[in-house]
Amino acid sequence: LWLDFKPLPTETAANYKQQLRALLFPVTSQTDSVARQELLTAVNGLLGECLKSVDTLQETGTLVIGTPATLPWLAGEAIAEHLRHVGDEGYGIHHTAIKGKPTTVILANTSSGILYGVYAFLGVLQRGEDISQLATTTQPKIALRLLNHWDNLDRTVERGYAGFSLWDWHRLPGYRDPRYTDYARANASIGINGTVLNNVNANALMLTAPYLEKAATLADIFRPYGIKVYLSARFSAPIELGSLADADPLNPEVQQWWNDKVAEIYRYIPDFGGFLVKANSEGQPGPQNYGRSHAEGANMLADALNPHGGVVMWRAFVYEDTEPEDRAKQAYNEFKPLDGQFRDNVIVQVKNGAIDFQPREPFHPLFGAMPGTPLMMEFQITQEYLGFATNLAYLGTLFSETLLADTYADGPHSTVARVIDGSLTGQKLTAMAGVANTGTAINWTGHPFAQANWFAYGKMAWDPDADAGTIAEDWLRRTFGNDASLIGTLLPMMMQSRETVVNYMTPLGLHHLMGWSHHYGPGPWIKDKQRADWTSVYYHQAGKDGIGFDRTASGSGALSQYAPEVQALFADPQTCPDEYLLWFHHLPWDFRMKSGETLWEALCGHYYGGVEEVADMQAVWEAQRGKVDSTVFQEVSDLLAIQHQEATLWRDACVLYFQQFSGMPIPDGLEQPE
Ligand code: GCW
Repeated sequence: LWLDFKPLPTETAANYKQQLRALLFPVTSQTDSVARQELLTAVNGLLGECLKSVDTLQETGTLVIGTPATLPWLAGEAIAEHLRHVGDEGYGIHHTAIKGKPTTVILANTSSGILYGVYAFLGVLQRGEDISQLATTTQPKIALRLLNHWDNLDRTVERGYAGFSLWDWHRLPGYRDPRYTDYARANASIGINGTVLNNVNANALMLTAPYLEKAATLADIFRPYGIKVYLSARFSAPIELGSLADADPLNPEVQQWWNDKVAEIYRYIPDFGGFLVKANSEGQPGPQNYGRSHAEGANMLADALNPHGGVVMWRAFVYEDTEPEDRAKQAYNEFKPLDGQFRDNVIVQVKNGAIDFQPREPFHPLFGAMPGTPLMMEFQITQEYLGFATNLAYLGTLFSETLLADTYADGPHSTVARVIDGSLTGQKLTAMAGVANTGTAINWTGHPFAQANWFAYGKMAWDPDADAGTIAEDWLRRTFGNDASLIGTLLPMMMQSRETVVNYMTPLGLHHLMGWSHHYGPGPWIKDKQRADWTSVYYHQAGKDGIGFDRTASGSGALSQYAPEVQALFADPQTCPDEYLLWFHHLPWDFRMKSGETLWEALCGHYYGGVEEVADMQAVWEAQRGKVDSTVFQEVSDLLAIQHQEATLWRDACVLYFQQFSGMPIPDGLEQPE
């Protein structure tokens, strides 16, 4: 991963050695101890030399690391001022003179802050940056920064493309796979502080003593890295595990069962984070089975967790057994009326878009629509709909596109980021979740570039306003080194890569054209399933008269779930951004685009352009031959070749399929597919 601390070029290393002569880092906690160990190992790798440890500040070039508790004398220094701005998890890294000696100082209020500061400092060294000017003060904008593992107890991973689950349940709790520690290191290094171990399509067994004991071992391993364990709870567990007749949240017996269960969990895991719940969605049990609302279900669990400090993350991805008039409207319809009814320790977990992790979706209309309820973001890091771990798609751009979208909930600049960081509505409980792309694959994520998505997710959970390009460059430098031409070519490739996938899969606001159920490869022809919204034809609505899903007032009316300013932007096909055109509108094939082309020409342009762009990526990568590790080079090369074949398949399948309806020729200069 990005923690492979390879030696820096000799000159850079020599420079750093001048400035880093000794380490003053008092250790008083397990977290301090792992931070110190991480620092020493990394510096040894990067500079080829051990840092000498000292007990007092004696010489110029000492790296000083600590908190007010471990370095009480720091309180008298001007630099301690920064502690006022770093909260519980933030840190400051400053180059400054202390007692007249030029010194680098990493300071924080807590050991977790120190750990994050150490990782940040190592990033500075990896990028070869000047440390004599360091002046960083930062703290996370989001309190709970989690991975969600859709990992089953048999170690299969729902929508996982990087091997099997990391959790070796069979050999836990006895065998502590060193990979658990590396997992914690990787996450801590990007600021992640929580992990939900099991699939939201939850097996109640997870809550039984044998599994709690196993989970407790993982929690013990993760704790020094500032990572808390959470579990997905199956709503019907009182029936399955407790032999109760129902799981009605208003039934006192059910409430008692959960109170006892939660108390038991805290005996195993004293700092247990709480529950994630998928209820009344895709066949999962939930409060609606008993005529109760999502709020009543969530509040029951919240009351059980509250005395112990735990939270409930209640998912708004509700996708019911009955066919909706427009699937995009369902979450808003069910949750908006419940605004203000949830307990303080409940946070509603909303996917970035209203359908399902498509290559592109407009932001979810719930963001900004529930000012009386904490809402958290759920992104999908694993590429369920973006070509699995075969296709190269840097998702930093997707994440920030959603985060920076303006909801206009409270006038302009009411971005999604401000909804979830609590600054818009004053919410205290803030969180972000990313559906993990990790597994037993030797490189953790399947595609070597998919590591960047894990990395970017962590960085954006820390700062949802962070710049996707800066993050991509950071990852590239820490992964491949600082070769200017390598960075200069791979960075634009990464930044374009997700748009490329959109181009050859679902351009112009099209969505859910993927193969049925597995979601890999094209399937625009899919129809005749049990339900309309399990077909592709439902989403693209292509016919002789045109293509696209009308979500305006003349269609499903889903657009009315957004603020008036957003509605105004999207309602008119003349002003609606091309990216969302067919998401909101059904338009004739000869509709005039802003570019002057017909809709059909533009559609073909995206499909053909997408394939060309993959060919460009192949050329860019080929130019790195000899500059990156040969195994990684070959793997990415081979995967890009597969991606090119698949992009071509997507293009040909979609263009030929839609051409049946448009009846129009392939535009000049492009070849008619066979
Ligand atoms: O993205 C869809 C997936 C399901 C998943 C569901 C959800 C865990 O296709 O596999 O189930 O969403 O988010 O609950």
